[in-house]
Amino acid sequence: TAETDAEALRERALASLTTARDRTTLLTSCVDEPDLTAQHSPLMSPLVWDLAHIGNQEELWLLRAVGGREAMRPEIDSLYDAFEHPRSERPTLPLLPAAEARRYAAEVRGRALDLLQAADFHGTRLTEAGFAFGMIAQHEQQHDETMLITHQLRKGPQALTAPDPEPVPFFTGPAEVLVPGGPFTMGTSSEPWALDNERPAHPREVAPFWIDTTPVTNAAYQAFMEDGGYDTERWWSPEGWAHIRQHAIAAPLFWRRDGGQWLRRRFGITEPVPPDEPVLHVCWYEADAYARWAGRRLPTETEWEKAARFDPATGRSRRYPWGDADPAPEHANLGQRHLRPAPAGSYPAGASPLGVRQLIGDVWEWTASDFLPYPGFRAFPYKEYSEVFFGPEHKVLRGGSFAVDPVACRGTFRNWDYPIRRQIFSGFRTARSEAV
Ligand code: AVJ
Ligand code: FE
Repeated sequence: TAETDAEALRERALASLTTARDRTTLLTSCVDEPDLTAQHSPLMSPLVWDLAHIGNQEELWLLRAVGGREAMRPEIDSLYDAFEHPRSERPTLPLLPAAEARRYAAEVRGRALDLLQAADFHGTRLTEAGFAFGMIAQHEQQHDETMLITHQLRKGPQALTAPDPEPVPFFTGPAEVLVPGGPFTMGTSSEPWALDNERPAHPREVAPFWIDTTPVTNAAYQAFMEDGGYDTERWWSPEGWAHIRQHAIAAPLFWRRDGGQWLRRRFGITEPVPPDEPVLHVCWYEADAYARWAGRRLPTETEWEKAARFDPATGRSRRYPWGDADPAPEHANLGQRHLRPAPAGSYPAGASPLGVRQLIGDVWEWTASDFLPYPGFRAFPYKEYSEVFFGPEHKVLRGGSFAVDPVACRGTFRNWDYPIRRQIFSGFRTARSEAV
């Protein structure tokens, strides 16, 4: 009935907001006050900025836009407007101290949950199916991933711990899978909490192509390095070559050579690079060069989504590679349950119908594509989420990383960044066109 549907939505919104706040609390309580207000990298905000920004976005969209309330603290809006101050400047702003930021976010949350109890999920586009609550849960989780990146960039001893993923036997299945050509439906018009850039559903024609069964591993990437990959101009785009030369880049970020082996720093510990794990912290230029060295290319965004969603038995697009069920731990490495990707070949229960593994979770996957609107795109509810970022300067990443919560991850979900970025939890897989 309509009533049980509304109750289910209320439950889902409450659970998503609560999971996000638990994660935010963990990420902002495991270090001390100087660490929360310090800038660990010019690429990132101080953690206290993220904390109050999370509360401020929730106040803007849930309390003011949905609830029609007055601003609680109008004088702080501009401090936490991501467009007014670039990240590098945020430490110089008169930010709320940690305790005050926590109190503000908690007060907003209390009022938002009161609104949720009385919410009508058919009022406006913003409240339809609880969209605004889902959007705010996703926003907080996106900043939880951002804060985890800040933790990775932070110097000093380990502050966060999590169990490792289950070890799996070395993956011996086929290295690549053929995805048939023909039409498929990209994007969504029916997923209630999908963000504006995932919409609308529309047909795409795709030529047949092969795609890697798993993300590219550290071992495979090291073969590229040992073959002189970083010293061989012909594997690189002109921009990529200029960039790695100028910045003396010769390995993934956080890697360090120690005698005969490669070590990496991961959340405050140093460890040997695990050969069977998907490569992490590479930029788009590195992914692109590796693919060319391997005689392959990056998949387009359309190819990636077809590999992840197309069901050859019915011709329909699924919500996830494994079907329409929400992500569960057996499907994918999501939600910061682990603080690293799982070995290639993990999560057979999360494979696509054609057998492609680990499309969701583990590492964000660079695609060949620029971040552009779908035909029929409409900015909603604000232009600064997606629209202002459309264009050739951003490349699309797909699938989510171990740091992404299930609420902010779908077969249709689109992330984007500059092609030089590698502090993000980024890896890739490769593809090739089917010879015709
Ligand atoms: C979608 C991850 C690129 O972090 O810049 C957070 C998400 N937008 N607050 C970002 C976002 C507004 C966004 N990305
Ligand atoms: Fe934000």
